[in-house]
Amino acid sequence: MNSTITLEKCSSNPVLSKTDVPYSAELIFNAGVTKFQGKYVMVFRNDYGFDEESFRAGQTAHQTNIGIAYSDDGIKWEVSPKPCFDLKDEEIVRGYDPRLTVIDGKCYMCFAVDTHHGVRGGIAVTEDFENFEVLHMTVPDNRNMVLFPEKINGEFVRLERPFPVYSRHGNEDFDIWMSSSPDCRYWGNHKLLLGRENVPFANSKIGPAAPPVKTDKGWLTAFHAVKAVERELYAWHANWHKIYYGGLMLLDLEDPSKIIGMHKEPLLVPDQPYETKGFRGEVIFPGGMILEDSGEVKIYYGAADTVECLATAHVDDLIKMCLE
Ligand code: BMA
Repeated sequence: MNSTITLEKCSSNPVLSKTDVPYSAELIFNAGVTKFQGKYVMVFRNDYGFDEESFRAGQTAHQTNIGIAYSDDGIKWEVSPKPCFDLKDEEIVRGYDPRLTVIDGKCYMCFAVDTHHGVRGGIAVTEDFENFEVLHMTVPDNRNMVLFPEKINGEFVRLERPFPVYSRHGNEDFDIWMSSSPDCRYWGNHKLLLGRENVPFANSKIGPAAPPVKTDKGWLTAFHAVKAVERELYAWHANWHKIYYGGLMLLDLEDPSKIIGMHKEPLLVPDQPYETKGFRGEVIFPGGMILEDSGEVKIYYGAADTVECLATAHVDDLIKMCLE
């Protein structure tokens, strides 16, 4: 089945870009999106302090913060006047790629953290998007964490993507793992969920993408999958050879370490101009999925590491794609 038949990219894509942001902003992408207290909420990665011209001229140093936007319909967004999360200290360089999950009325945000001693995965909790309590930070190297939207067998459950560089001989060949926690602070029961070799359209790393969504048939779960190619892709910098696809799988409701089905082709392929050209061309990175009462699923994704986009599909079609 051709995935483009059931999936529609929003005609007003990108739904968020730097021109919507009232402070220093350049690349707006890899957002986490959820519904919280009656509104759509988006937390987005903002890389700033450079532009295409200065970058191409050799000024590669820049900064990152996390901004916040609200919406009544999930399509038109209003960005708040200030970023909501800016993680920096002597050790921490930046927090980025936020993911949102509402559990028992509180909003949890997973994020990646670059430090001077490795990449870490963080989890914070908030009720107002102003005050965040950081509950947990992994050891390096780990990131792309997402939380399931409810406790399973009494425990928080997350997907994650460690980087075993040493044991993979320096190759970018990484997989999706899962773990659980009684309190979202202490994590254990680590288990491999999906090996890269089981994704037909990946020849390099895979990882979690948007947090799983509950359906009657299982946890609908988007992941990202990387395919290294020979041809050089459009990017502000030389030597960019990696295509990022969105992928989709269905996990067992009671035991999410069991994969019930996976769509054998990419769910989202970069083929629109806003996906193929930008800071890094041909990158699609889903970060948020919302299941509406109508059965529509909104899938938010970063495109070309430059803008934030939206695609929609019916939940039954997405489930069918996983089971075929
Ligand atoms: C990954 C992360 C993502 C990014 C992707 C493509 O390693 O840095 O934030 O979207 O690469 O550049």
